[in-house]
Amino acid sequence: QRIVVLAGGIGGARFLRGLKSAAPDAEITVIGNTGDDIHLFGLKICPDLDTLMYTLGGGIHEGQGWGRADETFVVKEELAAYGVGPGWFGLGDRDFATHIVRTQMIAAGYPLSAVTEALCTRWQPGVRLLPMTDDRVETHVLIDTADLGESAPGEGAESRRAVHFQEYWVRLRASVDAHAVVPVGADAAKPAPGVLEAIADADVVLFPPSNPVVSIGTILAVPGIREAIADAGVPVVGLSPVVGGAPVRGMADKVLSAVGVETTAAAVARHYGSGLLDGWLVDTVDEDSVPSVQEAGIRCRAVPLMMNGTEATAEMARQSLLLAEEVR
Ligand code: GDP
Ligand code: FO1
Ligand code: CA
Repeated sequence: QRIVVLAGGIGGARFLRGLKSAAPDAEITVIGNTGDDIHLFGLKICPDLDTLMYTLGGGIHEGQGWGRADETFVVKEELAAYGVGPGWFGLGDRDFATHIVRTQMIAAGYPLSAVTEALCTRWQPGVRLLPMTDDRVETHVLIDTADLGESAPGEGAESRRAVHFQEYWVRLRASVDAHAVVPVGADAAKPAPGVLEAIADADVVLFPPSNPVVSIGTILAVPGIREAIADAGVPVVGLSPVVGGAPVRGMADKVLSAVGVETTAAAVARHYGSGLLDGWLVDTVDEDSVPSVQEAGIRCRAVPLMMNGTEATAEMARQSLLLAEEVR
């Protein structure tokens, strides 16, 4: 069985751990979000690809969900001693090595897809990990300048400014309103080699409980990907990252508001729409929302969706594959 999964970082990575255990013989291709990528200290950092690679390869900091286990921060401290920041982005020493290898290979002319494959030679994630695109895409978030705590000369009280997604998410902790979320560069990006082919050859496409806006939404913003999924003619099944009216983890509600979507499991399903989604799993606490999702033309079931442990997560994956069989 060939399974394609569109994935962000933590939600995607944890789901994939369960999927690998539920379907050990499946050929899994992961299309990873690169809209969170950021250049710092001259290095290219790909948080979601790295979270996927470290989680599936056994190098993740389990408690945190991102970054390396047994991490130290000597390089970051030494940079700070030179007055070189930003200090708000926690890059550890072990993680730095990944970014150095990646940046060196990109400077030598390798596309990100080839670099990712090379990094995975070490980590052996047990899935084929593809970036959504080899082109540069960076998600930016439009906020009020006043909320930034600083205003540039000539900027009035009413002005707005776009900040990099990581600055919005990590430095500002998504504590201020987002007026728009823009995947800068996505409109001109091409799917990475293998992405459209994997979708066309898939038996099923899964949307893990990843962020619908800045993870899966960004992947779908790369021209050709959404169309390829719709044209593949195979079941497309998603799992809700929203449980009981709130994201299980993180601040997805802030970016959902920015695109005018309520933070409910049903609203997220309707946001993807029946043109894209055939099936949707909500958590058992959201059982009441099943009829409204089905009325929108999406087959829906309520099952436990909390990813606490591989067995619970494997059961979620099994349920998503069962739903896929029902809608096939
Ligand atoms: P990120 O890139 O690290 O933010 O990760 P993703 O985009 O892949 O996933 C983030 C989403 O995962 C958040 O919106 C969370 O609500 C969701 N999430 C995290 N843990 C769980 C869980 O145990 N169950 C469900 N249903 N969603 C989860
Ligand atoms: N998330 C944080 O909340 N704080 C950090 O300092 C931080 C550093 C970081 C470094 C490397 C990396 O791969 C991921 C990192 N993350 C950090 C997680 C990540 O940037 C975001 O949580 C996700 O991209 C949100 O979707
Ligand atoms: Ca992310």
